[in-house]
Formats: sequence, C-alpha cells, structure tokens
Amino acid sequence: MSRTGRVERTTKETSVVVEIDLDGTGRTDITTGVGFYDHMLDQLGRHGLFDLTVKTDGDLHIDSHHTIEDTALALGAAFKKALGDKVGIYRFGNCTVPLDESLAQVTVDLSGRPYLVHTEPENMAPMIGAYDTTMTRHILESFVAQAQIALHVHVPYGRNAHHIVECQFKALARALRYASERDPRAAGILPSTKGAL
Ligand SMILES: [Mn+2]
Repeated sequence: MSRTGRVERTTKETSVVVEIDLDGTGRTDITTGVGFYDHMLDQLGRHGLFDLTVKTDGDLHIDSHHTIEDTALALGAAFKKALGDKVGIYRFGNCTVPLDESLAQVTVDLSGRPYLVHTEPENMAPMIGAYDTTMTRHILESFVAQAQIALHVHVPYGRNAHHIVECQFKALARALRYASERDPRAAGILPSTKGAL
C-alpha cells in the first residue's frame, strides 16, 4: 500500500503543488523560486528518504513570505494525507544533527494535534539570499498546523545563519522519517491507547 500525498493549493498570492511519497528514496524535484528554501526542502526529502516534488509559483515581486509560507502549508497537508490512518508506524521520532558549530534537536509526535515549540539563536543574520531567517519558525508553524503534529525544535547554539537553519531541516527530516516509518513489531496496530490519532 503506497503512502503518498498530493496537494494543490492556489490563491491570489501563490500556486503550489506538492507530492510526497513517505516510502521513497530521497528523490527530490523542488522549485519555489527561493534558492535557499529549495535547498532546505531538498534536505527534507533527502534525509527523510521521502520522494518530494514541490512546484511553487508565488508573488516574489512582493517578497518571499507568501511563497515560503504557502509551500509549508501545502507540504504539511500532503504529509498528513500520506500518513493516512497511521496504523503500524512508530509515531514518535527524534534526531539531533550538528552542522559544524550549530546543533539542532528535533522531537516529533504524529499526534493529530498541532503544537510547536521552537527556540533558536536570536541574533542570526536576517537574510540568507532571498530567505528571511525569521521565516524558519513560520515554516514550522505552518507545517505543524496542517500536518497536525507536535513538533519541538531547538537550536541551543550556533553562529552561522545558513548552518543554524540547515541543521534544523536535516534533523526535522530524520525525526519525521523515524516517526512515520513502519514498525515491524506493530503491523496492524495503531500506536495509541485512545484508539485514534
Ligand atoms: Mn504569514
């Protein structure tokens, strides 16, 4: 049974298409018009072992905000779709990833309830190319709201903005992979005593 999700989202500001296969090999095809964001979504697919296609055509003549946010919303919705009934998965995942001087710690619960806890250094460089570094939290908020997961992302230390953001996406990818993977001991079992996720 394939675990894939496809979402098309069109507004007056953006047009987004996302396709994800949770049981992929990390093959990605990403075009948002924001180079650094493409690089981050590439990390998400590669290190999550998700096959991921993202095509966003956004109002970049204003700035990159709508393009980045709406892509994250569609990605969250596609991820939720692909998860399906969540039977037989691990549900929880965590990963700590260093990138030179920076460290990211990510913990996820595919709980069905959106909640984000996020901390990162406050004094980061404001821009990485066309990517506004205050958007990282906004991406995570948007993804969490649509994917309906509990997500804790912490960067206890780091200096270089590129490193600080990239280690978060790498750790997020790996934590999502661990949480969404099938647990061979739990085939047919929903990982909840409540009977719903
Ligand atoms: Mn916004």
